[in-house]
Amino acid sequence: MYFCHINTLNFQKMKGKIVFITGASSGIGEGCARKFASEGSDLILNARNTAKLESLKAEFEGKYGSRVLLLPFDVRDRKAAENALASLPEEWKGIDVLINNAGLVIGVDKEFEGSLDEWDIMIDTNIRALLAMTRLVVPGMVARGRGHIINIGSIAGDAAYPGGSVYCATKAAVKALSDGLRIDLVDTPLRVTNIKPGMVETNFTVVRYRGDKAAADAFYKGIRPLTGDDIALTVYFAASLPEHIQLAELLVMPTNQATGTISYRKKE
Ligand code: 8X3
Repeated sequence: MYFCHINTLNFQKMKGKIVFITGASSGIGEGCARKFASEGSDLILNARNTAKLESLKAEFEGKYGSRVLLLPFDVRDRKAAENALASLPEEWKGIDVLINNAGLVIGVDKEFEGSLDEWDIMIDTNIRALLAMTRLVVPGMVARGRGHIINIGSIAGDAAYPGGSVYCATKAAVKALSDGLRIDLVDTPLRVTNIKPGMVETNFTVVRYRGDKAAADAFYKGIRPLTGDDIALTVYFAASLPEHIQLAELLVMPTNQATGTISYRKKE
């Protein structure tokens, strides 16, 4: 009976929808790009790594016959973001889904010892750039009366953990910005989702350890972490839910993770 009811839900087809992904060249962003491409969406892909974006475009065009537009710019550069959005050809302006994915963590330092410059990079990317993209894209969605903003938050935004102070603060900000935007859009058909991944194995952790691959590998030892593709499934689920369902927030962890600080690692 329960399953029958679920089956009657009218999931939206993402084919032909315009999906804009920031930080699309790796990790969760790349996973989202591949998932939406495989479902027939039209993709606007942003990242700084133009060569990687071009190889994804070629892959998706070849495999899925996708329509892909590349918008390589640094999301922290507000002028570049404005120019890139203004340069969109008319047929690409009607963005249906904005995935604010670009984000990073550098270092595992204590709050009284770390580098202010590195923290600026995190704050500029994870908060200010997400806000700038929202400010650039959402007015058009409001005018068209349709759209979905999916922010990639983190379990780190729920509670601070050792060595994560500033990163956790940026992801708490993503939660507040998602909640605030949902409030501001409550009288519209637009939806806002905050996806909060736990442990995901991507290049993200290598950057956290400032390029130390061995330290990043040790972080995942004894536990099966999620992948960018796993998180992409949940992003796609949120986007394709029937229009009257707004998945406000989703915390997604590996089975052997319980909180930001508690996980079970098999001894090897
Ligand atoms: C990254 C997830 O567990 O490293 O946002 O905080 S975690």
